[in-house]
This record gives sequence, structure tokens and C-alpha cells, in this order.
Amino acid sequence: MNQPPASPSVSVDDFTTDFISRLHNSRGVDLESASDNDLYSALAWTVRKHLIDRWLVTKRVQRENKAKTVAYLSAEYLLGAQLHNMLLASGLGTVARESMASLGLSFDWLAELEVEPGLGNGGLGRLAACFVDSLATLDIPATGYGIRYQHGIFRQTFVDGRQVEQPDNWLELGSPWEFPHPEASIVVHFGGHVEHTTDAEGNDLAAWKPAWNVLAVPYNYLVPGYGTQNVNSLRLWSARATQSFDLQIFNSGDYENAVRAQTYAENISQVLYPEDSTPQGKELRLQQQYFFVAASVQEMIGQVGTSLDELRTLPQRVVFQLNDTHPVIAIPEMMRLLVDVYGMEWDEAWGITRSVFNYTCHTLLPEALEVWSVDLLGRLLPRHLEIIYRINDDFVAEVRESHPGNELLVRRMSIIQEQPFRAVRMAHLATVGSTKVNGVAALHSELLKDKVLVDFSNLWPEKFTNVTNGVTPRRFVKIANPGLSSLIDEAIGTDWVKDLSQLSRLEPFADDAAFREQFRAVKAANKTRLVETLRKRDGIELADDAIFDVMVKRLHEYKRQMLKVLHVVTLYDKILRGELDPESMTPRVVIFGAKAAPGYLMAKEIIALINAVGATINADPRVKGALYVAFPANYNVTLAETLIPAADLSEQISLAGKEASGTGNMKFALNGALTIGTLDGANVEIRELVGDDNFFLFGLTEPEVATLQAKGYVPSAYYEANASLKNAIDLIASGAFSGGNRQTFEGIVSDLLWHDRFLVLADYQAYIEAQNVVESAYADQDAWAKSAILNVARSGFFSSDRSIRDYLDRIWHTPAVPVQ
Ligand code: GLS
Repeated sequence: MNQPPASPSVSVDDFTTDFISRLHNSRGVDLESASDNDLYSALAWTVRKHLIDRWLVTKRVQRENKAKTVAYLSAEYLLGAQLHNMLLASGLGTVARESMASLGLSFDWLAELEVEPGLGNGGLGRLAACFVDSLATLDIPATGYGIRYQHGIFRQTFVDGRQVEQPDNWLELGSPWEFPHPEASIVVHFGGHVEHTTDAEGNDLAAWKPAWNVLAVPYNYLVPGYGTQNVNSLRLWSARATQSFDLQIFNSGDYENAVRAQTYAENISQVLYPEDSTPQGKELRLQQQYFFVAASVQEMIGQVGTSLDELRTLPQRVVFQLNDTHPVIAIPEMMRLLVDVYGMEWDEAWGITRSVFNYTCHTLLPEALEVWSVDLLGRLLPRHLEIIYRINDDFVAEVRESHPGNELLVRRMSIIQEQPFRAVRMAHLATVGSTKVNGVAALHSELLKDKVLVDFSNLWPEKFTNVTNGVTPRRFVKIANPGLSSLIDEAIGTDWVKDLSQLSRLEPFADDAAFREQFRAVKAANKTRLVETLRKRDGIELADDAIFDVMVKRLHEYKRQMLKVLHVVTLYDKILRGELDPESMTPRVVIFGAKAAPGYLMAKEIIALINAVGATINADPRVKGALYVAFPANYNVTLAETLIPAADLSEQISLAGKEASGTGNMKFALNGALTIGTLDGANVEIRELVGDDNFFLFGLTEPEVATLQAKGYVPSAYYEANASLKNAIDLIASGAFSGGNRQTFEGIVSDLLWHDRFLVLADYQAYIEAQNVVESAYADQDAWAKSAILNVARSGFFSSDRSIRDYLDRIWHTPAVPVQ
């Protein structure tokens, strides 16, 4: 494996000496008595040591330069395992491996001991992790701000095929990758009331008298760039009580009440809300949001300086990117600091605030747009609510001035909704308070302008822009797919890891028979690797000579795992009916991976159905060798890194107009899977780039969906008119997958027939036909390999480095600061 310039001074012997001294000095053990965790921790510390000098220099250079910093505000970072990434950045992969071998330790075994930090739900959180990687790689001064959840995304288990959630106690054994700084804690206030007085000139002065507070304790994490000296920081805040014990209560003997305050405060960073693409209107969640942005904004301001002259330089010193609406309370917080705390005039403060914030919207589902009831917001953050009202008054006046008499428009655009309850619309607040608003794929940004935020884009067309998402090629190709990486290195050199557009130079190799042969060998080896992983991890036994048809993503009705299930059931049904000969079909292994939000009952039913269908099919000798369903529990970043490189077919089958972008779709294409997909999210751009011939398109387009829904969609009509669809649904309804119990999946069946909000039945026939095309295409293995190579060669656009360059050009305008 090609490595970037390593720290040349590190020999295997030095590394080993260091490792042993780590065991002694930091863990108080010797090699013989070391536990697994001792060994892993010592290894991690030995590696991270080689990045710390770079980190310190980076911080010094950025400070001395007064460099403009990107402050990425995100409630989620789905980081994945750290060790491999740190080894890649330090160039110590081979040294570490040889060093462990010299001690008789298996490096791979040690690496597997790491519990990945799952501080995010899905695409949105993983995107944040890719973005901080790319920012560091591009030498952009940047800090990722977020929450150090004590418990990340739940661990999914299946009991009788149903999802059961287990807490993810990732910090149980400590994390060797974090640097706590309790001395730099910041106090964050909540509750209370606001007192108003008037100064000598008759100006209103507001003083917030909060009722309680917590400490935000920062934990720093290294974010090393690839092939650069630059190392940025991720700063995650952990909540701690300001006074651990209320001494008075404690002395009076009420131990329980004394610790209650502490528990209450520390609850704030206890757990990640496991919702994805749906908001959680819970008080604790609003506390989390304010907690982390208040600490982050205060810290940034502290770096710039708090005199009025220094505060006026904020737009030259920092740009805040709001990752969805979760951190949007930062806008009124900035106003509060500038006006109430530092005494700036409102209008000047508003000008500065608007120029330092930008907002990324990640959804198209109206129900996913966050609102906070004014009752709750007023109780928790009374001064912020006042500020929001004033921002809204000024904004509404602006709308009235440009559209006199159009009160309907005013009501639609207002930051405050009146019905069904009075609440703050966070997306509106974000749009009003930001310089730029972006969507995350070309289609999404258009729909944002034309539908979700149409009134705003009419008022301020220049505010709206697009930045198509991307993924880091370091983690998702270089680390996850070493076989493909070496093949690419041999063909076009190693620069692609930092400049993914170079992949286009692979195109001619698609016509090279020897290269195609090697490419297929890599895919076959990746499949074998996955088979071994699933055997060890889940006790699943897969054949590796089948088409690997993969659908991994959060379980959500709009993503339409249900459509995939109907396809599987159709194949099964046709085999049972003798309409399909299992001997003559291409063996197919269908692999699902999906977590459902714990409160999302329909999603959990669909999980149970997938497991039930899998259990029945896998046990049926009539389909043995032809069709197999695998659903490993607890799909996470670590499993993704083995699964994606092994896939032949990537399922991206959401209803057009619902998936904002998707990023899994990009990872699959980059690893040489062909996509079967709708014209939704970034699929549109993937298809444009890889070419129509190398993409299996099906399904209604977004305008067709709108037309069909406007005219009145009747799913049962599709059921009645399509025999194979009817057979599949009837088979589910008959209890064939539920031990004869017709009630088990009745909810799913009746929802499909009478509601089917995401038009599964409308797209069924087109999907089945597209799968038939897949089946015949796969029969020509050589032609398939050519298409797969072209997918790789033409997917360079989907690097998160390119996304970050787009943010720099279109939104941030932040110069790089290379570190020597
Ligand atoms: C999401 C969208 O659903 C995805 O389509 C998108 O790729 C991702 C990152 O932009 O953001 N929005 C969300 O709430 N969760 C997501 O994964």
C-alpha cells in the first residue's frame, strides 16, 4: 500500500520501544500482563504521538496568522473507527504492523478492538465527518464543533427478527483519541427571566437572569489531513454540573437531591437522539442544541477578542456553517452576545451575524423541518425568544414593504408559525439569518428553491446555492478497499487520493482486458472478505459466487426498503410457481443493513418483515443457491467499509423528490458497484457522470410524482392490475413469512394498499423490469466489469474535497494556510 511521506525517523524498533514504554508508563502493565484494552490503548497512543507535533504547529501557525476559520457546527459526527485513519495520515501503517508482529501480536486483531465513535445517525453525521477530513486535507483552518455524547447511536440487535436497541457505551473503556480540557470549560445558562431597563439615551437594555447553568467541557480530537502537515481539531463538548454537590442539601442529609442536580446537568450530553430525517421536539434536545452552540460561539468569539473593534472583524476571522437546523439557535445567541453582553448596536450586530452564518438544508420532507414551540423556547431561553421576535418583526416589515397587502405571504414566511401551535420555524430563522443557503445535490437545491423555501428564494434569489455532497476517498477507498487502491495506483499513480478527479485517467483501462481481469479479481477478493466478516460477526453463511445486491441505509419509508422486499418476494413467488427456474437464474444475495428510529413503528415493522422473509427464503430448499437474504444487525461505519467494496449492485431506490442527496450512493459507485436507482438526490448526478449505459434507471420522476399525487393516487389499482405484484403482496398477507399468522404483517399490507405514501406500488413494475435488465447485464461478466470500472473512473466528482472546494468558492471564501 502506498503511504504519504511518513515520519521518516520512526523505525520499527523505535515504535516498539515506544509502545512498551506506553504500556509501562500509562497503563502500569507489562506486555505479559496487558489486557486487550491496554494493548489497544498503547498502540493508539504510540500512533497519535506522531501527529501531535503537527497538530501543535498547525494551531500555532493558524493563531499567528489570525487565519479565517471555518467553524462547522454539527450535532452529529459519525466518525467511524480512528486507528486506520490515523495510520494513513501518519504513514505508519507498515511500521505499526511490523512492530506488533515483532511482539507476537496481531495488528488486525488489535484494530478490531476499537469501538467506533457512532456520534451520528446516518448520512448527515457521516457527511460532517467527511467534511472535517477534507478541510484538514485542503489546509483550511477549521474546527468541527459538536457534542461528545456519552452514548452514540444505539447498538441494534434482533430478537425474533425484531429490532431491539442496546445502549452504545463507547466510552466504557475510555478513548485514547481524545484530549479533555476541563480548565477551558465554558458556562452555559438556561431558564430564568429577562429584565429590561432603559439607558440615558432611552435605549432598551436587556439583562437575562438565568435560573441554572451547566459546564461545557471541551474534548479535542485530532483531524489529520492526508498528505499534508496540517492537523485540524474536532471539539466536542461534554456537560458537567457546575457544582457537583449542593453542599447545603448534602449536609442536611438529602443525598438523593444533592446528586439529582448533577445528574440533570450531565444528562445533556448523555445520549444521541436516534432520529434521522425527522425532528425530535424534546426539551432535552433543545438543551443539547443550545448547549453546544453557546459554548462554540463563545469560544470562537474568545479567540477573536471581545472589544467592539475586535468583534467588528468577526467576518474576516470566522465563518459558521450550520449543519441543518440543529445548531440554528446560534444565530440569536450571537445577537445576544453582541448586543446584550458586548454592547453593540442592534443593526450593526445583525449585519455581522448575517454575514458570519450560512445554512445547509438536508431534507425535502416537510415534516422533517424543525420547529420549537414558543412555550418551550421561552421557558428554556427567554432572551433568545425575545431576540427571535425582534428579528422576525424586522423581517416581516421587509416582506410587507416589498409585497404590500400580501398577508398570506407574510404568514407563510414568518419565522413564527401560529398553527397548529405557536412555534419558531428554525429553517426560516436560519434562512433569514444567513448569507447563503445551500442544498446538498443539484436536484435538491432546485427543489429547495422552487418548493420548500420558494418564498425566500423569490425574495433573495442570490442567497441560494448548491453544493453537492461528497465522501472522503481516504476512508472509503484507500482504507476500505486496499485491493482497488493498489490497482489504481499501478494504473495512474497515487495522486488520486488527494485529487480524485484523477480517476478519470482510469477510463482507457476499461477497454483493457487484463485490467478488467484484475479488477474482477479485486471484487471477488472483497466478496470473500465480506463473507468471512459476516461469518465471524453475525454467523451468516453466504455464497460468494452470487450477485451481491446491497441496500444499506437508515430504514425510512421514503427510501423504500419495501420495494426491495417486494422484489425479493416476487422472485421467490415466481420460483415457487415454476415461472422462474432457480437453476438458470443468476444466484442473488440480497444484503440489507438498516437501523430504524426506536419510535418509528412502521420502520420497525419493515425490519421484522425483512427478517421474516429472509428466514423463510433461506430455509427453503427450493430456492437454495438461487436466492439468499442477509440482514446483519447493527450496520455501522465499520461494516460499511467491508460491505461497500464487495457490492455489485447498489440500491438507491427512494421516491423521486424525497432523498436530499444520499452519500452511500457515491461510496458504492466509487467502489465499482453499479447503481439501480431513481432520479432522486445525487443519483441524478451519478447517472449523468457515469453514463446512462452504466446505471440502471427506473421509476417516476419528481414532476411525475407530483402530477400523480395531485390527480389522486390509488395504490390498490396497481395491485389489482398487476398479477405479480398482487401475488407478492398476497403471499405476505397469507402468513407465508409469519408461520401462517395473517395478522403479523397486516399493518404493512394495508398501508401499502390504502396509503402507500411513497408510491411503492406505482414504481413496482418499472423496478422489476430494471432488475431483469440487471440480471441479463450481470450474465456478461466482462461487460459488467467494464461498466464498473467506468463507474470508478467517472466518480471523482464525488470526493468531499470537491464539496469543500465548492463551499470555499461559493460560500466561505476562506484561504488555505499551509503548514510547513
Ligand atoms: C440527510 C439526507 O436524508 C441525505 O439524503 C443526505 O445525503 C444527508 C447529508 O446531506 O442528509 N438528511 C438527514 O436528516 N439525514 C440525512 O442523512
